[in-house]
Amino acid sequence: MTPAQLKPISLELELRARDEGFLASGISIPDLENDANLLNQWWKAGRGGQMSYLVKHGSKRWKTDELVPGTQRVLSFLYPAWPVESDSYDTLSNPDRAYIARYALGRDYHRILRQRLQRLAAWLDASVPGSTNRPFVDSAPVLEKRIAQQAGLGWIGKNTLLIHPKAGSVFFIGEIYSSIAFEPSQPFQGEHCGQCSACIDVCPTRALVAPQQLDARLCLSYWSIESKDAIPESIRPALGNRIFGCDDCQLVCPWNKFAQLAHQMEQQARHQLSTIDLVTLAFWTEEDYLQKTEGSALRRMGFESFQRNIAVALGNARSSDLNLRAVNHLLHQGTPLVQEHAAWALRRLKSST
Ligand code: B12
Ligand code: SF4
Ligand code: SF4
Repeated sequence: MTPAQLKPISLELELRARDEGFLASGISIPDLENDANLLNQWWKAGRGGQMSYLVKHGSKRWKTDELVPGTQRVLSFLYPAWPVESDSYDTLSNPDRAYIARYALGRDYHRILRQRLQRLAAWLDASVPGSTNRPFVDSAPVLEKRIAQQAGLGWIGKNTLLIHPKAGSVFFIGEIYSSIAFEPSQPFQGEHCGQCSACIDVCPTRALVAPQQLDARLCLSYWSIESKDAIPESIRPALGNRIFGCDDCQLVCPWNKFAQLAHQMEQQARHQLSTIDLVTLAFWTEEDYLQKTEGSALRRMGFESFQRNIAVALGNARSSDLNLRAVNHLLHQGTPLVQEHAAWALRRLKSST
């Protein structure tokens, strides 16, 4: 098809994306060689911790047509991630409550985005017969933030996240790898963090070791979501009451004054998870956990990590009878990994009485 024939298709795609709830979309011919070098340096320096899935795809990560043969363009889409009522600071400042990253309070975003992107991809398949259009959401082989920047959707902030000038950073990114040679968008020019360093300053563990550089081995999100191991004792106090992820470097970002929140019912907090207390969660059985996290991103951490994180958060909570009972429960009911974290928590609570 000629560029003139493709133009109305890309315009209609944009409208359809809006109807699906996406905040913004853009088209790129990714040029990722420089990012490949940065990624490899980062990995070699050990900053990726144990996330070997980030490098196991080799050059598929920066050569888009190796990942999906025939790819000519990547279409990037932003989808709102935070529920309307998120009570972030109230919950973070109450050590007896559990803080769950705001994006994970509702239904798992992977499913929400994939369904929507699949509908858009199917429409493209039908609009340009013979084309291939493959959706990705949070997929390891895709350098999502840089690709989105090159599609004109924002800059990579000092907190390493993509920031859109009218939507902040509290969104998910998804893509369609397409064989259709649409006209690309203008890459986003410049960076608008300026003199601000609020994210670097607020990070409880100084995981943002320099602008745009994160050491995952220090990041609370890494320890609470990704790692299945024992959490180092040096990290445990900094976790505070965070039991899944960390939002601090987004909460302080001035660009999130423009955050566009998720209004869909499926993304609102389930089971009062935005304000739930640690003791309630500590007494959840595995059956409760499986039932209450069905279809939620929390399910992906597994019950053992869930209990491990609650044990740590209880160790950072007030030394009340209820909290002590909850820690003792984990000490007797958990796996050896959970028991070790519960024993640590018990020592902390006892030493603070
Ligand atoms: C692995 C991963 C993590 C890891 C590592 C994070 C990281 N910054 O790398 C952990 C578990 C810590 C993590 C945490 C979070 N994540 Co995450 N994560 C990813 C994932 C799967 C890959 C990211 C990656 O490639 N990292 C590797 C390193 C090398 O990349 P990088 O730090 O981004 O480095 C780039 C630049 O910073 C720069 N750079 C690197 N080094 C240097 C050096 C110099 C000198 C310079 C100038 C530049 C530079 O170039 C690099 C390559 O482009 C992406 C999805 C995807 N497939 O892209 C989601 C993703 C980045 N995560 C996301 C989210 C929401 C989060 C959390 C907010 C979740 C939470 N609330 O807990 C936190 C935020 C922590 C943070 N500040 O990054 C969203 C971000 C949306 C956005 N607005 O950008 C993504 C895009 C998922 C999605 N599809 O929506 N995440
Ligand atoms: S997610 Fe939390 S721990 Fe990780 S870099 Fe941001 S503020 Fe630091
Ligand atoms: S908090 Fe400040 S420095 Fe950090 S990403 Fe936002 S604007 Fe940039």
